[in-house]
Order: sequence, then structure tokens, then C-alpha cells
Amino acid sequence: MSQTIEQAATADADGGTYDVIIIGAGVSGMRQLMLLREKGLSVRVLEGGGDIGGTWYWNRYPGARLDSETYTYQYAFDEELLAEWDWKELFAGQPELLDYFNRVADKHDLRRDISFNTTVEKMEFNEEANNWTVHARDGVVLTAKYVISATGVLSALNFPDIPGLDTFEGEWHHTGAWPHEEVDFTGKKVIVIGTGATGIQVITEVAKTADHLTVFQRTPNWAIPLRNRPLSAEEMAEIRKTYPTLFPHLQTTSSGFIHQADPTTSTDVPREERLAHYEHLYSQPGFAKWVGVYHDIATDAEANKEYGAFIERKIRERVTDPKIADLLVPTDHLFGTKRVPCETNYFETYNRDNVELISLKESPILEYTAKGVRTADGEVEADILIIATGFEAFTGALNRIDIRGKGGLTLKEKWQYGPLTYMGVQVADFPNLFIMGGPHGKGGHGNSPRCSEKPLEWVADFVGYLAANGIERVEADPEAEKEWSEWVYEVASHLLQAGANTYVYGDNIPGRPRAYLAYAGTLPDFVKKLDDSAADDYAGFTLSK
Ligand code: NA7
Repeated sequence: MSQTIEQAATADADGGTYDVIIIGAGVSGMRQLMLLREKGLSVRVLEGGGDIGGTWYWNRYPGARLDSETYTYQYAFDEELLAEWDWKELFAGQPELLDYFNRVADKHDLRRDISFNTTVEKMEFNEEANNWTVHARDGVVLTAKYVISATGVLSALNFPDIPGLDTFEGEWHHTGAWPHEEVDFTGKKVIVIGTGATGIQVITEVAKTADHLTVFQRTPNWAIPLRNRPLSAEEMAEIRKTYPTLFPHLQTTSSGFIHQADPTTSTDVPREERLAHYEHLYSQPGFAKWVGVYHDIATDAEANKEYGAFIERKIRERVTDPKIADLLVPTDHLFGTKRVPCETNYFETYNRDNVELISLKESPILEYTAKGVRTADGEVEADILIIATGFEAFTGALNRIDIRGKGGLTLKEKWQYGPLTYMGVQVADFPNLFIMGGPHGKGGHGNSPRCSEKPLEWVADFVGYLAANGIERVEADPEAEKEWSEWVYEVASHLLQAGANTYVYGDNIPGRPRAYLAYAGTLPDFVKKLDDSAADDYAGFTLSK
């Protein structure tokens, strides 16, 4: 039987010295723990939440669901679990995913090495001892030779800069910190702010039971049908047979998705054939319509516009009121230049009598009030307010910890004009700190568990090597960091994405300097860079005894 959460939370929250501290017990942190245990290292995981699961622990809002095919998202390493776990849906919802990750945590007895409700607030590198002092909530202080941050790229909540939230007398929730108890919308007036992937999921669900739903939209998104469906036992058996080849195959795709960019250039195909192909793609599940389209849609504006016009026609066919459809069709960014939200009857939701769409472009929000939200056009009342305004992506979770490296330099200072890393895994002047799922790396992006799989193994091997060889300090070389940072921009410069207002450039956070935050190279290319460095005695890092 597994340890209870309470037992685990108090197991070792107060002090201790470890080989490795991992920050975060989400999908990456859990796997990192398992891999480091295999190296015989002492490891403590510090987790701010009350249990494991990361994204799937926090994002419990109605409608929270995968946009990667479920069977491509699970851990690949545990053959026994692969053999026995039956997924219920092609794109699993949050409850099923959390059940799965709990099963993994129980099976591998992970909780004994995790301190829950232990938010890391500060950490300092000790230059003489070559280790980190880590301060967590409630005065908990621990020491570790190495720290690995597995804090997630979409975990630091973004609250809009709107005054008066404390005056609102109803119930409010950010989707990324949703309560564990069910929120009942029956007979309630509800407001949702935000129409990103999250807003689109929650709006569709809440509209089904709320008395009245008002959606505040700042920018419309190119949403596409998810086409979810239940998986039968027979289908699961068929899928299971593919595992030996599926997981290696996914490592060859650009971002770990089952869909791969079509190498055909769209203009090489006659227009009629192209449009028939777009119809076919539109009937397919998930990101077939984004990741699986002709490759030049991501790089050629004219090719992209034709595909966008096709998607626009689909949106307009589904929305009864042409004026509402006008508001729902994106005009500020090209198709696919932001991560494309997947939806189930989202556009039809605006045909319901109980749903109203307010465009904040025409009617900006001025403040929260006791009864709801005041816009330039007047007050909209609500019993429940849902804030679906996303995250300070990629760097937010790290920047919210006071991380002090050599000479007291803070990571926030170092990154004030944008992140600088070496392969996304280390930062010069921050020795013995590894980043798993931050800016400028591939871990935690795309189909996240697939993109993290090899980087997690690589970090575990590296730390195991350092420990076995009595290395006291490992640090990225400033020159390697500079070259990598330039390479990150070089790869990204070929994409139309640069023209979009997107969290991938930090555009969603007012005052944040525009800087590319992701890594646009392919997964195999990224893994090769890591492996090449390792094969060349960890080129780009300085290792000192
Ligand atoms: P996103 O994609 O960042 O969406 C946030 C939404 O909130 C988006 O519609 C924003 O409009 C809106 N927003 C943000 N700030 C404000 C303010 N101040 N006022 C009004 N509206 C605002 O986050 P999600 O959580 O939906 O999705 C994140 C990822 O999670 C997604 O890509 C999937 O991979 C899973 P904007 O577009 O900025 O005008």
C-alpha cells in the first residue's frame, strides 16, 4: 500500500543534505527521481502542490484535456504498466491522467522521496562547498550538491493586471489552480476571461450548465476540432502491439507528436487537390491539422493564408450569427503561429442562448467590482469568475524563485533581457544547477513527456557520471552558452511564429522584453546535441574536482 500524502509531506520537509534536490513532482520530476534512484544517489523532491502530477494536479478545471494522443503521452519506460493500462479515450481528460500518474507514483513508491506543500522560495550556490542551499516555505532549509529544476514551462500563473479582484464578492478561480471540490455552475451567472487553449476547453463545458455565460475575449484563436472518442478494449490491444516501434518512432518526429510535417510543398500540389487534402485533414483527430499539414504552412505566409482561409470557412460554417463569427475569426496572427487549441463544439457554443461573447478590443475591462467586471461599456454581473489567462511561460516558474549563483548573481538579473542557457540545461554562473523544462531546451515542450524523455535520461547520466568521478562543480562555458543562444534565435528566425503575439516570445506578460523562449529545432536534433556533448567529454561544460 502506498504512503499517504500526509505521511510523505512530513517525511523529511525539515532539513537534510542530499546528492540531488529536484524541484517539482510533475511528469518530468517524477521520472527524474526514478532515474536518479537508479544511479544510487540520495534524492529529495520538493513540490509546492499537495500531491504529484504537476499540470494534471493543478489544472482540474472542467474540460481540461490532452491535445496529444493519450497513448503517445504516457511514460514509455515501464513495460509492465504499458501492458496493463487501458486508456479510455483517444485524448484523455485530466481525471484519467491524474489516475495514471498516481498509479505510477504508487507503483514506484515515489512519495517516500517527495516533500509536498514545500514551495521553493530561494536557493544560493555556496562557492566554497560547491553545493546549493535551498530554502522552501515555512523555513525549511536543505542542502544538495546538485539541483534539478523540473518546474514546468506552463506553471507560473498569469493574472491580468486588472484592479479590484479582492472586492469581487462571488467565487473566482484561475484555471491553473482549480479547487479540488467540484464547482457547480447550475443556475449561476459565470464570466470567463481568456480564450486560449484553456479558456476554449472551460467555456465549452461551463456553457452546458451555467444559467448565463459571458466570455471576455481579447484575441480569437485558430481552434481546430479535437475529434476525441472512446477507445475500445480491442483498439487498446491494437495500440499496445505498436509500443515497441511507436516510442522509438516518436523520438524521430519534430516534437514528439504522432503527426509529422508533410514534406510536400503546398504549391507543388494543384489547388483542387490541396483543398481536398485540407478537408481530409480537418476530419482527422488532434494536431493532424496543424503539425501534419504541408511543411511550408509554417514558413510561407501566402501558403499559410490559403490554409487559414480554409479554416476560417469552417469556423463560419459552424457559427450561426455572422457578427459573432467575425469576432471569432483571428485576424492578428497567421494559422499555427501560436499553439493551436483543440476543441469539441467550441464554436457551436456561441449559438447557445445562454452564451454571450464580448470582445475586449471594443470594450476593454476597467476593473473587477463587487458584482462582476466593469468594461468600458458597463458592468457585467457574475456569481463565478473564471480567470483563464494562462501562464508566465518558460521562465516564470524559475524567475519566481530567488536563485543566486556565483557572486550572488540572480537568475532573474542574468535573464533580464531574455534567457541565456547552454542547451536549455545549464546557465553559466549557476554551477551544479540543471534545468529540465525551461527556456531554450526541448524538455517539456511539444508532446512534453516524449520531448523530456531523453533529456531526463541525459541529465541523470551526467549527474551519475559527476558523482562517480568525484566532480565537485559543473558549469556551462560562457562561450558555449553564447553559441547556443545564437543558435536558438537562428532556428526560430525561419518561422512565421516571429510575427505573432505569443507567450513563446513572452508577449503575454506586460513589461517583459520580447525574447524567444522555446527551442524551434527538432527533437532528434536536440537529443543529438546533448549526446554529442556527452560523447566529447561533456563539451561546453567545465568540470572541476
Ligand atoms: P494562453 O494561451 O496564454 O491564453 C491566455 C488567454 O488569456 C488568451 O486568450 C489571452 O488573450 C487572455 N488574456 C491574457 N491576459 C489578459 C488580459 N489582461 N485581459 C484579457 N485577456 C487576457 O494560456 P492557456 O492557459 O489558454 O494555454 C496555455 C497552454 O496550455 C496552451 O498553449 C496549451 O499548450 C496548454 P491574448 O491572446 O493574450 O490577447
